[in-house]
Amino acid sequence: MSDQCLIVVDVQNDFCPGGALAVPEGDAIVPLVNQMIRAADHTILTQDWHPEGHSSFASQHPGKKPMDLTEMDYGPQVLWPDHCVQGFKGAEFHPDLDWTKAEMIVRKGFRKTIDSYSALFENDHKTPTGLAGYLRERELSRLTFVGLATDFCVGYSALDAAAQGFEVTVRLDACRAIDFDGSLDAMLSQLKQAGVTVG
Ligand code: VGL
Ligand code: ZN
Repeated sequence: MSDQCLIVVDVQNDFCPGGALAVPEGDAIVPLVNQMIRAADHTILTQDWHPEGHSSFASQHPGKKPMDLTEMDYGPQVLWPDHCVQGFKGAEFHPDLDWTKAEMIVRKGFRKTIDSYSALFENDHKTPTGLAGYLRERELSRLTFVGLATDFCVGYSALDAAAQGFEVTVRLDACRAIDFDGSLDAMLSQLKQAGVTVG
């Protein structure tokens, strides 16, 4: 059995051009991601999946606007436009994403009071999504991350996976970034420091 797994992070309508939290060129990665899914031994998808009125939405914080910072119980949190609301079109995978082969879909961000960038732990860095246990039980120890966005959900997922002892690669050609206020450069240096292969 292969121990390699491709993890496709948040390739959803709201993170693509025309979506509520569009990542520049977010849709441009879809053909390459599809090719990687076809070639992969195992594929897992993640799906940002917020209830209406989620606490990470600027709309829930009077006087705040999208991309402002606020302080949550668990620390600083960027406030986002309403996005990836459960059951809405924006939360669906990009229509061209070839997800048929995926063995598992991890949903995250469904607790109203905690955001979740990482596919392994929510933003309090304590609440697990269950993915680390799933990967260990299936003996999938070598992980390649692709998707949206490099500097948030892909990056934090890769950092947590490395901290959990997985061998981690991020394929930048199959990712795109929000790149807000230096966030991409900051994430790339954290990834390198954490021993993640960034290629
Ligand atoms: C993401 C911000 C808010 C991401 C998700 O997928 O990178 N970013 N929710
Ligand atoms: Zn989100």
